[in-house]
Amino acid sequence: MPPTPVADETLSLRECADRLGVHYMTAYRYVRHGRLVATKVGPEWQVRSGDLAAFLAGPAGGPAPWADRLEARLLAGDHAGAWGVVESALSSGLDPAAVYVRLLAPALRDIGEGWAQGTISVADEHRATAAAARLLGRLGPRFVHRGQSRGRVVIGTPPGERHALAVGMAADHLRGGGWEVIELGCDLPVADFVRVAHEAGPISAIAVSVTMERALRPAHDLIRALRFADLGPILLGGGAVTPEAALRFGADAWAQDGPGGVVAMEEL
Ligand code: B12
Repeated sequence: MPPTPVADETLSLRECADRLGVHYMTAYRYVRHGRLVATKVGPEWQVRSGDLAAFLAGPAGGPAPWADRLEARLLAGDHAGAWGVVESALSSGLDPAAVYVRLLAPALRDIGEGWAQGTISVADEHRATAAAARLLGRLGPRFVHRGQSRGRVVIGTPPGERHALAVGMAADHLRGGGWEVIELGCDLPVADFVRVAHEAGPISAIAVSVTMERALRPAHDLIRALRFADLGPILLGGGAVTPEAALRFGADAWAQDGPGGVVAMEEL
């Protein structure tokens, strides 16, 4: 539990963030969204300790949401703390897939937003990404599916796409759904992607992950080459993919997130 504030204290927003165990930007968002009462004094936001207590006690307050707590630990580069948040979420009943969807993905998206808006530096983003990669290393083996394999899926990205965490998360979701996954990471030349898919033997699908818009055109080229090699159905997914793009590129199925990919694979 965060320490109970002393009556009549005036806190800076940074002190509030520390007490809540969240990043400064998260506390700022609470203020902007009207959840935490604060007053602007010159360039600084000030919070009365009573208002912080009300925030903590009120329906909109309570302990900071899991994703915010995780984001704070990732931004601090606190690997042990980040795992602690994940462990608490797991022990409260969330499964690893829910941890990806409800904690890690929103935290990473918010971090990306912070980087794009200039509120955090590229070093902050890299530090957080490194901590997130450690979480995937620990959570990945927990995506287990008992029983027979439903088939084999090869997953990777087009050349130029370096968002490997997204591929790893999508691969884990598919493993959890019962598929054996050959994970090619990111940024692989088209010819190598096609060769590995060819050598993989009978496959249920080839999954192509695209996180940034500028990788959509290379994804189209990759899909053309995979089609030409006639290796199996193609599932396109990732943050930058739209149903229109999937249709235009001639993919057989489309999904924007990992659980959606599992559903799409079941339908393929
Ligand atoms: C971490 C990160 C990086 C890291 C990646 C490190 C790594 N090892 O992965 C690094 C530093 C390398 C990086 C670089 C860049 N990045 Co970056 N990055 C991010 C960040 C913060 C998180 C990415 C991530 O892991 N997301 C994982 C989850 C949360 O998101 P997701 O992509 O939706 O994935 C889920 C689903 O989509 C699904 N999924 C993914 N693939 C597939 C595939 C299939 C088949 C299926 C079914 C599902 C599926 O599974 C995931 C889990 O559910 C994002 C922010 C964001 N919004 O994601 C920016 C972001 C993706 N990056 C962005 C940009 C612009 C860049 C750079 C161009 C920056 C630059 N100027 O250099 C470079 C490009 C590098 C390159 N050539 O690829 C932009 C892209 C904007 C756009 N829409 O095009 C984002 C959105 C940031 C932003 N808000 O502007 N980045």
